[in-house]
Amino acid sequence: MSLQGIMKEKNLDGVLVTNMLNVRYLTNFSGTTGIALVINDDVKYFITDFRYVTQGEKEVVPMGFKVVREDRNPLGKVSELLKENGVKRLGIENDSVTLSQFSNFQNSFENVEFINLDNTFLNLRMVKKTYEIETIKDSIKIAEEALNDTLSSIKVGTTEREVCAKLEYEMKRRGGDKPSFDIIVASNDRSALPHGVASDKVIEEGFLTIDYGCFYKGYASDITRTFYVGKNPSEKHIEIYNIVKEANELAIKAVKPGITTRELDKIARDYIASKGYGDKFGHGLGHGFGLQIHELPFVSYRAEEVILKEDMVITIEPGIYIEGFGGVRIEDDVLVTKGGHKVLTSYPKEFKKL
Ligand SMILES: [Mn+2]
Repeated sequence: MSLQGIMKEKNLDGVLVTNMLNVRYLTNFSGTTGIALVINDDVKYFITDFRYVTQGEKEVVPMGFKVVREDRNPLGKVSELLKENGVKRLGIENDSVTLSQFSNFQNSFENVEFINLDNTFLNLRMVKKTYEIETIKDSIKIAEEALNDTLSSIKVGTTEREVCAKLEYEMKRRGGDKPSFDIIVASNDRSALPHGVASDKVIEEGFLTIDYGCFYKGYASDITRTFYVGKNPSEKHIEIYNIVKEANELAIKAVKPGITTRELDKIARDYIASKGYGDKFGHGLGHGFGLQIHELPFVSYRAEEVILKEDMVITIEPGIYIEGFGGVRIEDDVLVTKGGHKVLTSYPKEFKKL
């Protein structure tokens, strides 16, 4: 459903958007200060101060927003626009508006009833537009090329932090704005930590899990690969690796419109359990991402069940984590297409020794 559809359903005369991710989603504004006010498809305002007028004109006008400059009292300007457009029922982002912002709204706007939008924007953002999908693809390309150029510098003796720094440098050099989260570089026994953010640890022989991505033009990528550093992997290393890889591939094969997030999670989980490692896979199978690294839908037995639809983008990231030994996670980014799916990540996932 569109924002207009939701406005109709909730009988709203306007929607006030102050969460900058939602502002960006609606207006394409990439700066840090601005408020969007939507009255209907034809009347949409973007209120900002003098610093962002030029940028605003360039970014938001093509999206149908009118730039309104207000340097001192943006909420006062919003109040004028609400009156001018006869807004009585105003949708607000109750998930992100703070108590002090809300009390400012109450003090600034007269005769306005505030209506909670709840998950409206998260639900809208779940199904990606064409330009969002294209930007995510670019973000993934940057991340994958960066990993490629980082691998040669990884060997026994390198620190996790050095790998992290190199990877970040290679992403930024290619146009990535910043990592999409704190880069995980977890070696040997630390690879058993699902969220082992890069530390000072010197890399020893064993598994090395790298979970990373970047923001590019506002959109995230999210990739995990596990390598083996050294020459002599044990049978158990190879066994665990191949179970995770198979779970990843089985789940990806099943991605299509109509399947639910829990059904998908179960495919990977049942397979890992059938191999005897069910209790070593403690997190959900994946998640949506876009303007944030974790968005709806959550592909997990624990989260609210969502039926997959065309143009959703999710990760598939099963793992096995064995304390004191090490862990493996393999994560791909997958687009739900009309006929099934397209895997957006292309980094090889054969067992690889570094
Ligand atoms: Mn992820």
